[in-house]
This record gives sequence, C-alpha cells and structure tokens, in this order.
Amino acid sequence: EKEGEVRLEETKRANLATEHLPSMPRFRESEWDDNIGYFIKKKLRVWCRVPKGQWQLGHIQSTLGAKATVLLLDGTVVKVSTGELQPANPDILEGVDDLIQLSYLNEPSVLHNLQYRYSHDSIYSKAGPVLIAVNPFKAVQCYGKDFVTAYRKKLLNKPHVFAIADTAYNEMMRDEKNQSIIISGESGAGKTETAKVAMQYLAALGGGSGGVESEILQTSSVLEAFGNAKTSRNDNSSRFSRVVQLTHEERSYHIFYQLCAGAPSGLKDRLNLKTASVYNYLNQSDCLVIDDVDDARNFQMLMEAFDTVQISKEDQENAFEMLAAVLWLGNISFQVIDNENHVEVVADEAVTSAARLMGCSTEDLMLALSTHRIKAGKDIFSKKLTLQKAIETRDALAKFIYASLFDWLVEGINKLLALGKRCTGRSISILDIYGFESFKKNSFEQFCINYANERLQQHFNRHLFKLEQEEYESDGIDWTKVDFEDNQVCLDLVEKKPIGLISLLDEESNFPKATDLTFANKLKQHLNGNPCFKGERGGAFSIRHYAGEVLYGTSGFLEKNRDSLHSDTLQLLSSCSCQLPQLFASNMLNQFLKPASPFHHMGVSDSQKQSVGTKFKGQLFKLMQQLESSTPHFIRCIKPNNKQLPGMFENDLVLEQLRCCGVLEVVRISRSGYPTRVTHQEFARRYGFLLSEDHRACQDPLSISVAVLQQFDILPEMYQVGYTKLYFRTGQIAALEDTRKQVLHGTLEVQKRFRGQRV
Ligand code: AD9
Ligand code: MG
Repeated sequence: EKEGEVRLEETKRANLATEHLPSMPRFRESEWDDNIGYFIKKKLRVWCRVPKGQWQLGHIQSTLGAKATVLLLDGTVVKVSTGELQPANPDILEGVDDLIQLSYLNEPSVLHNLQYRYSHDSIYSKAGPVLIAVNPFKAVQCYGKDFVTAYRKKLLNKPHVFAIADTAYNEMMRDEKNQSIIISGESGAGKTETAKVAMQYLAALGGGSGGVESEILQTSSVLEAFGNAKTSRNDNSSRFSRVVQLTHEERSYHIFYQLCAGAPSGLKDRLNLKTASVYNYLNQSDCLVIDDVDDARNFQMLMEAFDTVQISKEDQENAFEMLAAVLWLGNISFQVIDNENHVEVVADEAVTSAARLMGCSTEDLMLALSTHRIKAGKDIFSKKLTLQKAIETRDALAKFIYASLFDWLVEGINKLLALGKRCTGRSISILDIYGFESFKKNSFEQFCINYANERLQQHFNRHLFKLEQEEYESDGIDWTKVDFEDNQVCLDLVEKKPIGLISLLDEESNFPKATDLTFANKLKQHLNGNPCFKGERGGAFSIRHYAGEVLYGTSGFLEKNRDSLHSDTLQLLSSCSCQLPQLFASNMLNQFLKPASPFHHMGVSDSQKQSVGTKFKGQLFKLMQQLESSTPHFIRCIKPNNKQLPGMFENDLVLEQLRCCGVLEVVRISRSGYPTRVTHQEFARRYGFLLSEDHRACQDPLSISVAVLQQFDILPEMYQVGYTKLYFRTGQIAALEDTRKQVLHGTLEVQKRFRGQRV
C-alpha cells in the first residue's frame, strides 16, 4: 500500500510539472518511453530535473517501472521518476543559431541553448522565423557601422536585429509591400533599445545625401523625454499614464524633471516654474533623481534634439507652458463647503498659474473643476462636485493635456519626416508593444495588455501557419498531416457582442448602481460557458490566455473603464487660448457631436462617449488592420534577470517569458509538423557514407537520401520527402547523428551495424 501511495505522489508531481507548462513541447508519452530504452543503450545524455527544480545533464543507467537511476555529470547518482527526464541534444547542436535546429525541442534544451549563447555574448538567436533578443544589460560590440555594412552586404548571417531590418527592407522593395517589425517582451526586456537598433539600420539605409538619418534618430530622444519614466523595473521605461499618480520609488516622465532642473532663468520666470520637489505630481513618490542621470544636462540635449527635428522655438515654448500647466494643476487644492462633501477650489498661486498657462480665466477653471452641468429633460443645471469627483476631474484634465501634448509632438515629428522626402508610398512600421503580463494581482490594465497580446498572438500564429503551409506546399509535402491551434475562443470571450467581456463591462459601466461585484456576477452569469473563462471567488475571474491562465480582480474595473474626462472640461479646453490641447479638445468634441445633434451647444452627452475598453478595442483593430496589410517580422525580447545586471541568466525567469511571448508556442507549432529540414544534398553528403555496399550504386542526392532512410528503417510516418528537402519529425536526426559519430570514432563498424537495424 505504501509503495502504491508513493507512486501516486510521484505521478502527481510529474503531472504538476507539466500542468503549469501549457505550451511546453513534450514527447508524447509512448514516444519518449520508447526512446528511454534507446537512450540507455546508447548512453545518450538526458536532462534530469533534480529535486530543486533545476535541470542537469546526465546518463540514464537503468529504469524500473516509472523510476530511473541517473548518473549526473558531476558524478552523483539520483533516482527520479521518468517524467523528470528529457532527452538532451547531441554535442554538434551546442549553441545553434536557430532553436528549430535542435533535435529535441524541450524546455531544458531551449534554455540551455539560449544560456550558452548568452554567455558567449550572442544575445540574438532565432526560433524559426522569430528573433529572440536577450537583454545584455551592457554594451555589446555588434552595432557599429561595420556591422551595418556587413549585414547589408550579407557578409554576416548570424541572427541580429540588423538582419531582420534588412529582410524587411528587401521585402518591401521586392514585393512593394508594407512591412512591420513587431517587438514584444516585458518591462525592461529591451524592446525600445531593439526598436532603436532597427531604426539605426533603416536610417543608415535611407541615409546618404539629404537623408533623414539624424532626424529619425533624434526623434527617439524627444519621444523618450516625454514618453519614458523611471519605474522599479526599468530606469527608462516607456509609459502611458502616470502623470497624476506615482508608485513608490518611481518617477513621472523624464521631461518634468529635466524642465525643472534645466530651464534657463527667463523661461523659468515665464512659467513661474519651481523645483521639482514643490509639485505634488512629482514629489509624491520620494523619488526625484535617478542614479547617474543628470536631468539638467539632458534638458540641454533635448533642446538640441528639438532643433534637429525642427520644432520651432515658439512651439517649444508652447510645449513647456503645457508642462508647467500640468504641474500647477496638480497643486490645485479644494475646500469642503458643506456636509455633503461638496467643494470649491482654493484660490491660490496654483490655480492662477495653471489658468494663465492654459489661457483661460481663473474663474472658468475653478468652475470647471468644481461643478458639472447636467441635462435633465430640456433643462441644464449646474451640480457641485464632491471632493473625490473634483480631484478626479482635475487629474483627468492634467492627463488629457499631457496626452494631447504627446500626440501633438508625434504628429509634428511625422509631418517633418514626411516633408519633401522621397516617399515611395511604402513603409516599414516598428511596433514596440507591451508584452503579456501576469502578476499576483491583475486589473483592468493587465486585461487590456493581455487582450492586445492575445490579438497579436493570433496574428503571429496565422502568419507562422501560413509560412509553414507555403513551405510545405511548395516542396510538395502532404500538408494535412500537420495540426495547428488557434486562440479564437479566447478572443471571442473578450470581443463578442453582445456578450463578450468588453460589451458586458460597458453595459455595467453605464449603469449607475453597478458595483465591481455586480459586474463580476454578470460575467459569471453570461460567460461561464466559454472554456477560456472561469468565475472565481471574491469578485474575481480568470481567463485562459495562450500564455497561461491569469486571475483578474474586478476591483476598479468599472471606474477605469469609464472615461472620466467630462464634457465640461473639454468645452473649457476648446475655449482656452493655449494651442495644443485646445486643438485636440475641439477634435474630440467634434467627434462626439453629430452635426444635427440637438445638444450641439450644450456639450457632449456623456453617454455618447466611448469607454476606455471600447476605445482600446477600436485602436487595436486599427493596429491589426495595419499589421495585416503588411508583412510581419517578429522580435521577442527577453529579460534574463530582474536586477538589470549583465552576465546573469535566471532560468525560471527566462522560461516564463519564453512562454509568455509565444516562443515556446513557435517551438510547439514547429514540433507539430516536421521541424527538422535538410536538403537532399546536405543529407546525402552527411550520411551517404554510412550506406552498406548493396546501396552504394546510388548516385544522385535524392536516391542516396532515400537509401539511407530505408537502410536505417526510419518509419515512414517520421519523415516526408519533398522536392528539395527531407522533412523529419523531432528526434530522428539525433539518432542518425549519433550513429554517424560512432562510426567516425571507430566504435561501430558500418557493415555489422546496418543490417536491418532500426534507429
Ligand atoms: V519598457 O516595457 O518600456 O519598461 P523595454 O522598452 O523593453 O522596457 P528598454 O529597451 O528600455 O526596455 O531596455 C531597458 C534597459 O536595458 C536599457 O535602458 C539598457 O540599459 C538595457 N538594454 C536593452 N537592450 C540593450 C542592448 N541591446 N544593449 C545594451 C541594452 N543594453
Ligand atoms: Mg520601452
């Protein structure tokens, strides 16, 4: 009985080990069991998961039932369940450029290969069509002009961002089709740096006389000053909204600190600018400086970059005014005036400065921040705001101004770059997008991010599928024997109308009495039938994403989904004399107001406004349209450690990311087909000498290849013969390779070995 119990425990553990790895490539049970005997007989290396969860190399000595005795390389002998063993690749495959070349595409092999390369400063690898970039956290010598030239002239063919950019460029010219380079990965993985490397290459191609090289490269300096901030995971993180709220030890956008530290005194006076520590939006996180970063100096560099990208002095001044307005908005305070918590704005330096910088009267600003106009039937009346509502209104205004400023910058830069330049009408887009996230606590932000990644993953799968299909078909391979999965069910869960997650969220957000809990119940009621959805306790739910299951708490979902920018605020902005946000405010007002709307002069009916979720979905659809009309190139960035340190490769962390960014998925998809591909010539050259005498008559590569396959009795379902290549299921080449090595080392005689022997 005891024995039985132990077995059961063991099996459970083995199952657990695989259960949390949904997309892990694994042998089918029978396949690997068949192979274990072979591995013992041939003394082949295996990966063995030792009790602490790490993988180590060793040799299986014997097996008894589901247990194996393994001799590890360091001499220790361990007894493990066979579920803890995976086949290791032969030596010749050590550190291959492309993971798909590995005979065994299991977790430890993939990790080992990346780590091996990383330790040799080969930070780039391929997984089929995907480029994997592991963040070196140090300067790696592979980006100079010489490298650009070498990749341009195809003198180098090691995996590199340059190679991807070069392919994109060539395919754009050859096919006259737009291209996109899609870069994903988690915070600090190196997406933005990778995007810059790609731009460096493309800018160099477009360079020469009158080229836009330096302008293009300087745009990143401008965009980073306004779009990046220090976070706990990345000192230079690309962010979206963090104007009004900061987490401990994180900063707002670099530009605020640069402006406060570096503005010349004349500008400072005009903006009534103080030091960063004075402003609530900046001082709330106890983090005003970054080690080794000089904000004042960076401000000077930004001014130079501004000049390079030809933003006029006047526009620069406008932009700085808006920044100062945002800072002063954050210092506006409220006074409670009755016992219902209604407020008035405190008339102080903050509100007068903000109003002056925005170009409206102090009274108008005070009114907009403390009251809302409400429509009841045909009447409009004014309603005082509670403290909480007033703060929300103020912060929403600050965010809107900042967002408008950013949009304006991007628009300006795009105009400049397009101006009078040779424009062929074709483009290469570089997408630097936030990767899949799964924390202990996940909220609306993670939901949006993961939804976007789910869409991109579908795009990715379909592209991969198409590529594979094309290759198989063009080489005359039977395509029906390959299965692929899709993630449409998960996308339906989110998008379907009227009972997808976003629709249900919108419905509930418009319902005044709704709470996070009623929302959670609504989800359970409508979505429980979808296999990707599970209602959880405590108002939570989980979604089975392609990269694993994520638990979301509904707390805050409704509030975050409502757009808190009130129509009154928009109206105020469009009447201001400040240029930039005014422009965007009137655009937005126009969008909401249908020409014949009876409310034309009273502002937007707030129910006409799109929710954040729906807007996000719309933007995502637009992005997908753009991507779908282009040829994609994928780069997956990996962060090897959380300390931002060079030379440190943490297996678990990397594995998690490989799964989240779909690399294991690529590997799995490739495994589901015939991952090993060798041309007839290569195959004949490498293994032809193993043929026994009766086959020596074969001359051409194809017949030699087929003869080798027959002599080794490789099962017909394990390979297919194409017009130019041989296609093998996983593991087949490793066995051949092993025999080849033994023959070469003289440990095996060709003649004796090959009479009807099966590999
Ligand atoms: V975030 O989602 O925007 O927070 P990214 O964009 O993925 O993140 P980023 O490109 O900013 O990360 O890289 C983080 C840091 O890693 C950089 O500031 C560099 O210090 C470091 N890094 C990344 N890639 C390289 C590289 N190819 N060479 C050297 C690098 N250092
Ligand atoms: Mg970034």
